[in-house]
Amino acid sequence: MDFKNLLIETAAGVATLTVNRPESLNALNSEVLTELASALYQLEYDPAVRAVVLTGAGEKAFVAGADIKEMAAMSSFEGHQFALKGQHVMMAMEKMKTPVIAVVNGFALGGGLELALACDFIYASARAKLGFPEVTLGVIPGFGGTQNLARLIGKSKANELIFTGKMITAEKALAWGIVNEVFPPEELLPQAKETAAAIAGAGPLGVAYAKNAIANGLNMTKEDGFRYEASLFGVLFSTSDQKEGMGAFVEKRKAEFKGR
Ligand code: CO8
Repeated sequence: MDFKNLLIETAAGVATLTVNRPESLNALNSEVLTELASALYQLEYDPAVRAVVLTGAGEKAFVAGADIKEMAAMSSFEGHQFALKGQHVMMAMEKMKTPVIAVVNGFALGGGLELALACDFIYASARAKLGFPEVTLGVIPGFGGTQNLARLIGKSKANELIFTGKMITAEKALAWGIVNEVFPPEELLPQAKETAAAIAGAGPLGVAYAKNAIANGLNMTKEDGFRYEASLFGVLFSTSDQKEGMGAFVEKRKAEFKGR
């Protein structure tokens, strides 16, 4: 499928998905959200794709937020619909079985930071700036940011970032636990692709079940989470990936996983 605002390139099990509106710092308008929903669906069910890296086109921005020019004239009803549409994309990303690494190569603001937070983890460029400027525009984060950030870094730090609207550096985001690693700009994408390649080389069902166990377990009591983990562990013993993975170890060869 061809997209007007997205680029997709797949090599050796890793898809690179790029939001491509650099003239607007890759801001998310309705059309981009529709395309992202379709692209994620397409990537999730493409057997050639085992990991995704998500980034923004150009030197300046990952995604500088939802499109303020489109939102400026919205009615309350339209604002609600737009928030729901964005949340649909964020939830699709969180629920998809294929892991997504956010490659924050510049500004990740508002809806852009929400998009990054919906990914499985974030790598950032040393030049990146992250923040939630929504209160300076008279609104609040509406694509899940109030929920995801507070769950990730705790209430106090989330409060400070969201109430002030101030941007923080990649280093501070690292110290606060928002991003996993910070790289010099030129190393960012290659490093993310290397990590994605490690994921793509592992058993895809194992990776998908691990994502499922972690995400769902966080909403359970620890005891229910343990029980859930054990049941998923058991199910994996009915797959050819488990036979192949353990068989290859015993036979001292590289496993060839089929995702079945
Ligand atoms: N929306 C639309 N256009 C944008 C956006 C945006 N979020 N960000 C940048 N652009 C455009 C600029 O308007 C400019 O276009 P033009 O050349 O036509 O004037 C172009 O991108 C380049 O930007 P700048 O000239 O401003 O570049 P600077 O280097 O001077 O500044 C900044 C970069 C600091 C990133 C600046 O562009 C900026 O502050 N952008 C807005 C950031 C922001 O406030 N983002 C949050 C938006 S609100 C949001 O995301 C809410 C999400 C939840 C929605 C809930 C549903 C209702």
